[in-house]
Amino acid sequence: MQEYQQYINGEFVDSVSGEFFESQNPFNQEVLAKIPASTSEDVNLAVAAAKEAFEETDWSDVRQSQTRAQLLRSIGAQIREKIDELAEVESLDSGKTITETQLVDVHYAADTFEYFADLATQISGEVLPVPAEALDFTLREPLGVCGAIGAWNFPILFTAWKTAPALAAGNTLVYKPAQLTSRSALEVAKIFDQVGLPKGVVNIVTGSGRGVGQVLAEHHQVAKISFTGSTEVGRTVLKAAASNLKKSTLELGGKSPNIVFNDADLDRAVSAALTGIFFNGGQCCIAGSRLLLQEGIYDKFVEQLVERTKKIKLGDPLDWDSRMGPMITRKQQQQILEYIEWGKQNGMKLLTGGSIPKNPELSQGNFIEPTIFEASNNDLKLCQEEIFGPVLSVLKFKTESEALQIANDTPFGLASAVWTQDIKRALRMAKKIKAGQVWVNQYLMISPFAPHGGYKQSGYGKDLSRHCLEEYTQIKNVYVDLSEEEFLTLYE
Ligand code: TXE
Repeated sequence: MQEYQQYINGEFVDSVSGEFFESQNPFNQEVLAKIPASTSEDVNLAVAAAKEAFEETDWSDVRQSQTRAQLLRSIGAQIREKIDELAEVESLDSGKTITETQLVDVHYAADTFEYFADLATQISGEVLPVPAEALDFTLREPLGVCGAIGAWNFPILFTAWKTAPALAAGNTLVYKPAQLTSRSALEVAKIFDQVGLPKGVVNIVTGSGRGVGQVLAEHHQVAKISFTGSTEVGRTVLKAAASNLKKSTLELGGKSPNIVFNDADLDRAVSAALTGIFFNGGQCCIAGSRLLLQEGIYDKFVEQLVERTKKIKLGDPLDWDSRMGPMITRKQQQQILEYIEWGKQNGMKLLTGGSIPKNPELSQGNFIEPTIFEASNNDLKLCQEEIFGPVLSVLKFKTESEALQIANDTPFGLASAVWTQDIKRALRMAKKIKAGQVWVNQYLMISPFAPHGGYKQSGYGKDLSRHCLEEYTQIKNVYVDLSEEEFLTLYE
């Protein structure tokens, strides 16, 4: 069994306690690796290393921007070199299918490093046209030591999303991956080391939410915390961040509406609805978990959707034919089953799925059948709460205004989609939907070029894009008086 070490101050080390926890394969419960169980002592060491790298070296100096860009580009290139290896680690650890990890996640991680490499040399302030004989300009400066906490549903992507912009902007970082899926972050740490990232610039500590994440979020030497996870833990992180008023970015849950009008391209919209809810077994913050169908296409759409859902092949994540793997843990599987049971008990019409698959070959895995319910109204628990599993609620609507009302009727506001050939309607909806992302005739498209993050209780701040660099920098104003006149004062 593989035994990992965490990455602190440019070295691979055991946790101070010497304790480990195990990483388990969600497909067969096999123990895959031992991961260091860090505590506050490890966090303190990691933060001290990051602080020293920030304050005692020239890492954050603007003259190093090209070096930072080159290093980020090399990290992207090394990830591409190791796509097969990294995808396998990720699939074993998380239960994501190899098609997803190999063709999507690992590529996107490399894209993210390369995108922020390009931006590293372009971070600048601006000259302000003050109405005075003066030169007023801003400097956009790094924050210092940043902390980041990732979730288990896109482990290697979160490693990239949190690390690349922090480094591009000249910060140093302590990153804690989710306890359930720490392996790919520690594999990427090997790449950090290999490309010659200066010691202390990135530190990776592994362990529990309370024992490590909370300590990082509370730490007084940490200037910023970036968190991806549940809305509930997001609140706790925000309270912890208040200890020294650190800047916070929260990427939390969702209950995203996928809205299809009568005039939509049906085939594409059905394909996208399937992808929207069943990609990564529905364990996506941006999952299209509420499908809103206009009444004219309702029956035809549902028929095609159910027919294609029944064909989804559940199986070993390492099998290229599998289209859905197991849920991350037994606990997660249990929680999803409880939601399904609620739906059945409360009069929701089950259209397909609704239980653990009967196939004995899957009995060791945390599988759930892809499940679709018809929902009579949007107030139902299954339409309001994030299930984080392959469970779709389908709602019928008559008019555009009704669709909009249903779409916005949740505490969340992460993503949404509108399917129509009518450009005016698409744009009207895009303006009025209260969510950080609106796709038109598309679902699930995320790119490093575009900002990602929510409205309402889906959090605030952005991952990715130029905008996220604002989260990793602070603005200083410099006013240079050029006047030759006497200083204007009220005091004689
Ligand atoms: O998430 P958590 P969990 C939802 C999903 C899931 C539920 C619980 O519904 O069933 O959350 O999953 C760290 N201080 N989502 O428990 O707890 C934790 O170690 C600081 C939706 O895995 O939010 C991990 O690294 N950190 C979500 C990260 O926070 C703490 C993605 C996320 O864990 C902490 C994941 C604390 N007190 C789960 N407690 C989405 N919408 O993307 C935990 N952590």
